[in-house]
Amino acid sequence: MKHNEHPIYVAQPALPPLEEYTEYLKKIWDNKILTNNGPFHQEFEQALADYLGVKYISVFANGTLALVVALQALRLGGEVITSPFSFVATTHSLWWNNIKPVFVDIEPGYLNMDPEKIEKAITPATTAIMPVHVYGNPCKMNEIQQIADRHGIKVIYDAAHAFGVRIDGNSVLNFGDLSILSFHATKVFSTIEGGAIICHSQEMKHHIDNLKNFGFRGETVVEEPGINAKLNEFQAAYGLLQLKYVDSYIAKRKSITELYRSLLKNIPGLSYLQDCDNVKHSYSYFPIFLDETTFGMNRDSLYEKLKEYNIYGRRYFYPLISSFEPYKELPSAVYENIPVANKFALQVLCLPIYVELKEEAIHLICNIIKGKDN
Ligand code: T4K
Repeated sequence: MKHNEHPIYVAQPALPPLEEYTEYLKKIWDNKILTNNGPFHQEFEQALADYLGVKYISVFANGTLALVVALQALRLGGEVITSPFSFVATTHSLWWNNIKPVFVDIEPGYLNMDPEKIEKAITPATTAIMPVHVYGNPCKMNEIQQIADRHGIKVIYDAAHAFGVRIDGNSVLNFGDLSILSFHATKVFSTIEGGAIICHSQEMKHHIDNLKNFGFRGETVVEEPGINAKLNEFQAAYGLLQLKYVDSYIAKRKSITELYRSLLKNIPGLSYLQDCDNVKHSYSYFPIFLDETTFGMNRDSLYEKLKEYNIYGRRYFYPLISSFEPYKELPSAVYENIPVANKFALQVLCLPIYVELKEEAIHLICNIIKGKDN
């Protein structure tokens, strides 16, 4: 049984029933509004705000543009403190705004930015902190906010992984000045490509809505140099349909997570993250961490071994953003500044997790990990 017939990827989109989507398509065909704040777009924003428990949301063509525009919306410049342990889009959004990224290390518990390391990275040029809720686990938001308030700087959360995540019943998206989401095909909730900015006032939502639509306010007035980052009607309709099913998706992902945890418990040198206290999770990823000496195999060997079975885990987030060409010469990219991030980047392997992942596949993956594959 060396080779699994169908490839098992780290992610697979959960598609809603096609017949239901065609009903939406018929409406689009009838009214011929394909994009530019059409009826599905408006309905989607309202339905999303209600589902997520947030007041103001503006949907975007993707999460990366949402990040870029979030920084524009606050007119940030100078330096922004961020995490190297993320998808490269987080730091790219700073570069696109001509902002200097300053990397701060992560904490070993949930691999989010370590609040204790933030303050010493603040300089007179610092304008904001941009932490990431990695794998959907909430950052230490109260501590981060206190630091930001002390220094009069903004907080923008990259919440790309944190769709539907709540802490003490409150959406994590209600923290900070702005948060962004990604609705990419590989995410818990998807509009194929897509994203959003969550803000806390009607005025800011107007501003963000203008920025994603070339800066237009009305038909003839351009107030600011905006961009085109709109979500079209096909994607908004797809999103509306996804909202009907997302709770069942999350429930399925939770049961997959629990099965992984039970099959992989008590393996020397292998660890995984537990649920956080008082948090409703959406189980976006299932990362495991391998300590080579105790586990007896390094992460890359396991990654390759799984590939032999047609199983494709992913090393999110390796390499660290700070080691990529555009950022590796930054003073904050040096190893000594981010040792925890460097350590976990070498240990992490995200195992497949998606709605249609079969139990047998999970057993197979865990048996391979345990060396019981022969
Ligand atoms: N901030 C954070 C923290 C993020 O993680 C991301 C994106 C962003 C910002 C930016 O948001 P977006 O601009 O993307 O909305 C994937 C995703 O493309 C990316 O959205 C995501 N994070 C990142 C963590 O993962 P890749 O390059 O690893 O994707 P890819 O195409 O290799 O897909 C992984 C596997 O999923 C494939 O091996 C097969 C499967 N797959 C993929 C697609 C696209 C499918 O089965 N069907 C599909 O349609 O980046």
